[in-house]
Amino acid sequence: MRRMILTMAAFAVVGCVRTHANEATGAVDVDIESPTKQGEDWSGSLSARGGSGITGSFKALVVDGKTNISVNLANAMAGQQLPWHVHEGTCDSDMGIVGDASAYPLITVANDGTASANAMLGVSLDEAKDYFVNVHASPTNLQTIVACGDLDD
Ligand SMILES: [Cu+2]
Repeated sequence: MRRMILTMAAFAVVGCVRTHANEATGAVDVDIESPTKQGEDWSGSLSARGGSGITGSFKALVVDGKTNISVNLANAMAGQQLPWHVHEGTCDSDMGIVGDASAYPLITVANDGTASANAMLGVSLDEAKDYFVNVHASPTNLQTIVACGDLDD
């Protein structure tokens, strides 16, 4: 379910051109806002793939043209290092990673099999598109998906 927070702020910035000065350099950036509502969040649950047993959940919040996404896992193997991303599409139809793959830190699984990670993506999520989160088996085995879940908006 999509919650709208900061609705007034969203109307104020959607579709407008904003300028702001970089305090360090004095340079002025011009950002053309995408028509993405601000302060909205997405969430979803991760279910196991390939018998991994891994479950979890995630939340994404879009603010100022950036997406803050956090993921929590359970029932993973202690010490595992798991790559993860937001992808466009659905778990059944992968249309590619959202943002820069390097923006997603590896998930390191704790001794109790839980893990969490957070990424700040330099792009917004577009409410007109579908997204999902997947967790890959290892940095050298991205092909194997161990958990996946669609973002509910
Ligand atoms: Cu991925």
